[in-house]
Amino acid sequence: MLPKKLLAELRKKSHKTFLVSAHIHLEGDALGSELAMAGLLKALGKKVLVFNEDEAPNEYLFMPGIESIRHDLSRIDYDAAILVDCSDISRIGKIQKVLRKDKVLINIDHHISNTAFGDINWVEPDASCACEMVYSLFKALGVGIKKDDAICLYTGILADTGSFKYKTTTGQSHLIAADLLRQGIDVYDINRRIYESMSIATVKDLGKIIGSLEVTKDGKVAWLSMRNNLIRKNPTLADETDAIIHFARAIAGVEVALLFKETQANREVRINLRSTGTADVNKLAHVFGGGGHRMASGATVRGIFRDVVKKVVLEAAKRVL
Ligand SMILES: [Mn+2]
Repeated sequence: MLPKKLLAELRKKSHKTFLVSAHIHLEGDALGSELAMAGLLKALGKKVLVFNEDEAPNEYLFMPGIESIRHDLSRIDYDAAILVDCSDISRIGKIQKVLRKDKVLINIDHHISNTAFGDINWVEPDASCACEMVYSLFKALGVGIKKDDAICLYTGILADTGSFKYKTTTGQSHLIAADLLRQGIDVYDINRRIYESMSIATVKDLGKIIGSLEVTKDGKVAWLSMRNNLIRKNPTLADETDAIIHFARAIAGVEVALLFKETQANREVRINLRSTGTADVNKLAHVFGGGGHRMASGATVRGIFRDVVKKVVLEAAKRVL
């Protein structure tokens, strides 16, 4: 339920400047919800500063407002901060340095693993994406959705529902999308930009990663490996999580699909976890200090690549018996 306190906080006259941020490893829902949030606040007459630790992946550069995102860590004055799509405050990475303890912190999120870190917390684990929640805020505050806001919100819904395919997709997701289409957005153009603008090198590298496929004897856990030598040559690969992990989850009989990314030479492995139905990959990610949703989660583990893969696959296999 949308807390009334939150609406009052957003309307407050004394809140002139808002800081808005979302999680590191930017993707469609993080960007969509923070940029739409900025649009909403501006419509309410507020000044908005959007901060992210990371640069946005190339395929999202078409999103309206993305050029205004700041990445510096200088001390700034603001009245209230809003974090969207973050299960924990640590998810904004270095932007934590820009946050001020004496200012109100608002947490708007849909991760079941959310730690309620804000002064005001609005967490809806049943929402398909943070963008759905920001959409409800527009409606609750009676603010009209402009075409630019609609592009951002639609992008977030696409990202987190796997283009309306995942279990998270609800009638509500479709109703919201229908309403956003009324603003004249070009859904084909958005799809082309996000999913069909890969470089030749990336597609060839995808082939190598798909070639790394391994599966447990019972066929229930499938995993793919993206080694550091590939990422170093082509850093955009690390952003192609969904396109890659799709091939592991698409195998008949697979219950848990994993993608291991050796993101740093200093032996750090980023893991993306996906369930095809019964397995709870939020709990699985938790074992390794990560989290997210029941069907999709992530974790970052320090250790030697092979060891990390072995440990995580073993734990996953135990959970699909
Ligand atoms: Mn999300």
